Amino acid sequence: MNYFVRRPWDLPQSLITEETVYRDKPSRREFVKTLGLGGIGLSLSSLVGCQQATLEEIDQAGKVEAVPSYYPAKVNEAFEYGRPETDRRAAAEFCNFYEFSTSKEVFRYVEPFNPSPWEFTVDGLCNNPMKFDMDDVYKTFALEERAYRHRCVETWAMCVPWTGFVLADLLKLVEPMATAKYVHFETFMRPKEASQQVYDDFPWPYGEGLTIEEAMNPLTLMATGIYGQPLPKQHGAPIRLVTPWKYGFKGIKSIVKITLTDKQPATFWNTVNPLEYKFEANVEPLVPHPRWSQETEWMLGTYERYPSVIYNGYGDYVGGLYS
Ligand SMILES: Nc1nc2c(c(=O)[nH]1)N[C@H]1C(S)=C(S)[C@@H](COP(=O)(O)O)O[C@H]1N2
Ligand SMILES: [Mo]
Repeated sequence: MNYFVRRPWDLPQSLITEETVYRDKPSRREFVKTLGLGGIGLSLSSLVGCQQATLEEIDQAGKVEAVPSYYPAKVNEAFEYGRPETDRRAAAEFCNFYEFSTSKEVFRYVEPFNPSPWEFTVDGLCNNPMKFDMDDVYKTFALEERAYRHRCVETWAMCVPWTGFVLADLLKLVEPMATAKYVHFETFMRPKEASQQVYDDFPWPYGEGLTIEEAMNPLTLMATGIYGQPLPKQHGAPIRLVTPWKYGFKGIKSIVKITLTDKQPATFWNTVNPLEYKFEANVEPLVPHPRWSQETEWMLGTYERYPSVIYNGYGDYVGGLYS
């Protein structure tokens, strides 16, 4: 199947992933996406046709059941952004979650999504396959808060506090077999709640994968919260992956299935466009995306630009995996 075929009413791929240029007009925020051919500009907000939402509207749209006793979790002081933290609102109103929309204003489309109750399975090449609901998660794992940088392959970046636990703690419980070389993750398939899943122009359900060594790395988090609260819907409620040394698309949202396997799994973006989105997808500023440079990044909220850093600055943790 050729996933390059776009429905005519979709934003063209070049508008979604082309480097974003921002015109700073606080009263009328407008993202201008530059087309690859000769700089013809189109405003994303005018295509979506929406007014700017209030913070209350954004919070209401992404709202999930509260689990107050677990939040905020104890901060793990070992992690620092080295940059200012991203404004909570800036992160909540600019998301990637293609199940709901190819625009960034995902919060406008998540109302039908009901992430509670929630269950996910962990199985495949392991001796003790398990099933978890979110109660099990909260009772089994000690949550902590970590300040992580996030770098999207599209060159936007953010610094956000995730609440979660290390994936290694979960994998140890299922007792991986020696033959398990990869971990495969899958998002839900709910076309009644996620409007874009009705169309088969993308390889639903969204899938991602890590090598078993990457999955066991102490940086790799299963996140259940952000900014000291349970994940709002648009950030991937109720549980998602966070791998801060890789491009953001590896951080699969709203996970329902984790499978240990001996083969490199097919993944969403690698299936859509294998030349542009690699399985490994480590942040590597000197390896340009075929359509743009990866040498710099810009921060959500402030539009400040920084040089991008190999492994997003987490080389002390993960450099050894690739040497
Ligand atoms: N299921 C699913 N997970 C996903 C995506 C998606 O479209 N669907 N987008 C990815 C991309 S490209 C990025 S950059 C991050 C964005 O996370 P955020 O929107 O919470 O900032 O989620 C990733 N996880
Ligand atoms: Mo991304």
